[in-house]
Amino acid sequence: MIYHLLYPLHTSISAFNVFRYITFRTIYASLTAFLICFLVGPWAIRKLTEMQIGQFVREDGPQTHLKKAGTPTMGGIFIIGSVVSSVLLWSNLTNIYVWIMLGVTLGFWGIGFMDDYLMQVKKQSKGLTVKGKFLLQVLVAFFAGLSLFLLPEFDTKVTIPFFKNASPDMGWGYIFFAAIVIVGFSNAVNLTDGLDGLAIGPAVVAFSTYMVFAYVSGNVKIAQYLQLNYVAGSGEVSIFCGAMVGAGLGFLWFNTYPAEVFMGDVGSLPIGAALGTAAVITKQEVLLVLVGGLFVIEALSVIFQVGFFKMTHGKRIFRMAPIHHHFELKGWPEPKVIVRFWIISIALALVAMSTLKIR
Ligand code: 57M
Repeated sequence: MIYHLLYPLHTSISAFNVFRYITFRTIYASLTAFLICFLVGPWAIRKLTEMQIGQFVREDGPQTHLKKAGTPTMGGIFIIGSVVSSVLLWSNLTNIYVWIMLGVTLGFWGIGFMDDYLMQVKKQSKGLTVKGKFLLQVLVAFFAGLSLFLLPEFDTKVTIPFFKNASPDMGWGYIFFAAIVIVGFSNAVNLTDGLDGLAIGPAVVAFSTYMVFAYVSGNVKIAQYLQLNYVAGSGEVSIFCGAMVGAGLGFLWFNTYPAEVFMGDVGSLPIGAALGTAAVITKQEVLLVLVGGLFVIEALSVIFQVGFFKMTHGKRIFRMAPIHHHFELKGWPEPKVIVRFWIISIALALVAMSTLKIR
């Protein structure tokens, strides 16, 4: 809205020209989301505590988690609230990609909200059924994939990192591919969200990376120079990613060890889904395996653990899955697991960035 209100005045006030620039708006979207999250946080945490939206902690998990019982959850309400407010303020709202990002984020926010609401407010022990939750996720993701597919200018070729000439065209199969990326990442972030700051830290790293990719793929000259797929209009996604970075840091302020609040499904599901959508829009879909590598490792640890457990009738690869519990049970203090996992996510993001040059 700031863009729509102030930029047109640049003809009389030349300083307002600055609102045209994606870089400027990304920085301010980031700062705005950070400030909203940071300022609203204490009030929101108080409200969640008053409403007794406190985390139930499973007794079969690491014993160190028992003391976390009662920590307010559903912090995703104010994370996503800050992102959406900031994006509405700083983006060009005539850009379709902004609305697809917002649609997916709010759709998954709604699914997470229903799940948390049933568990935390209605005190139903399980929330939505696994099947119900999954179907709703697929539905929202499918609509996002379909909306992209129907855009005349949207390319259905998939970019393979490190190989500039390999980009298979998936045609209408791209709709399903996009849906898999979005749903897969939503669940991967959800699985990762089991230690203080463990999900939001790597999410900030991943959104920072896509902030750069969105900017370069939306700029015809830079995209040509780097031989990337040019996606007209995708630069605005950079503003969305910037807002996620800001809100993520604002939330981390309260979620860092020892956490004052957890994000809940209302945070983890939309954050992962938005990350998947950003990867799809910027045509860096496969690269997400590296950019969000930590989430992939966490999800794979669960897949292998459950598969092995079933095949061997009760044997395990890890002491407990997801893999962060394995290290906790080995005796690593929680902050050590968290910071080491952050380090891995930063290293993976740097390798991903190197694909801008190595191809
Ligand atoms: C959610 N949620 C946390 C919090 C957060 C298939 C199976 C592997 C699924 C998996 C699972 O349910 N994962 C999804 C993980 C929970 O956090 C809440 O959930 C929200 C995210 N959805 O925002 O509201 C607990 O995580 C801790 N936490 C923090 N700090 C944070 O900032 O410490 C969360 C955020 C919180 C808190 O303790 O209560 C969770 O772990 O429940 N299931 C599991 O992860 C379980 N693993 C398991 O059963 N593994 C088995 C295999 C065979 C499936 C095995 O390896 O033997 C573990 N989780 C728990 N106890 N809590 C094990 C048992």
